[in-house]
Amino acid sequence: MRSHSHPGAVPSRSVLFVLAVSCLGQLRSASGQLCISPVNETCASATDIFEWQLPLSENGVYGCTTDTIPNPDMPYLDVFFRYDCTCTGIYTLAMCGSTADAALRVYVDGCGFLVGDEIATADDECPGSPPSADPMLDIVLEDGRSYWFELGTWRPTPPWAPSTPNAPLVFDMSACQPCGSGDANRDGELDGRDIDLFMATFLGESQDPLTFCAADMTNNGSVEFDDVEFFVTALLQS
Ligand SMILES: [Ca+2]
Ligand SMILES: [Ca+2]
Ligand SMILES: [Ca+2]
Ligand SMILES: [Ca+2]
Repeated sequence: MRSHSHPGAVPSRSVLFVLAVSCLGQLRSASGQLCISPVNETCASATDIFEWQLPLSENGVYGCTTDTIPNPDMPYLDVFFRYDCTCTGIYTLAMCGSTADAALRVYVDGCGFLVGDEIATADDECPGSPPSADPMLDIVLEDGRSYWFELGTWRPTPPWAPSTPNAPLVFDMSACQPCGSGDANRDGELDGRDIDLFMATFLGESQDPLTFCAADMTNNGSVEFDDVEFFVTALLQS
């Protein structure tokens, strides 16, 4: 006799699927230790950053999964932060002091390659790299746009990835340095040494976004004659 399926006696396929998916967040590492997904394991659960929290210095841990598919190379074991930008300016992002060989990607208008655009990547820029091999970058972010920061490791396995799960990482984000400082060479001073770079930007010879941000004295998204006037005035007062 052919038996009838009996609802309730056996977990349905969908229940098994949900159970399987819920277990994916907890994977055992090569060392056999359990990896526990941090709250910001995926794009969808990215930790929000607000301007009032800056400068931010966050001590976190690496994730258990790599969540930006298709991802050509890195970061692996990623975790995510999201910043809905409220100040157009230059920001410094850094993972100096993180375990193993950290790597960083920045997306705008969506998280990951499928829904967002990658606008920057960093790998080994921290002082002391190598061997510390951790990323740091300066980037211009724009008011009104949403950015996602993907933090992870350069490769999925040791020595580039930690040998134990949930190893510590560091994420530092500077306060917004608003555009219009006039400090075109970004040495912290507005003086005669900024003139060449300022003029190169004004004349369209330099496309560097960091220099452009510094030279846009009126913070209106273009470098024009008004900006020259403000720059010269600021220079004379310096
Ligand atoms: Ca992840
Ligand atoms: Ca690195
Ligand atoms: Ca300067
Ligand atoms: Ca301007």
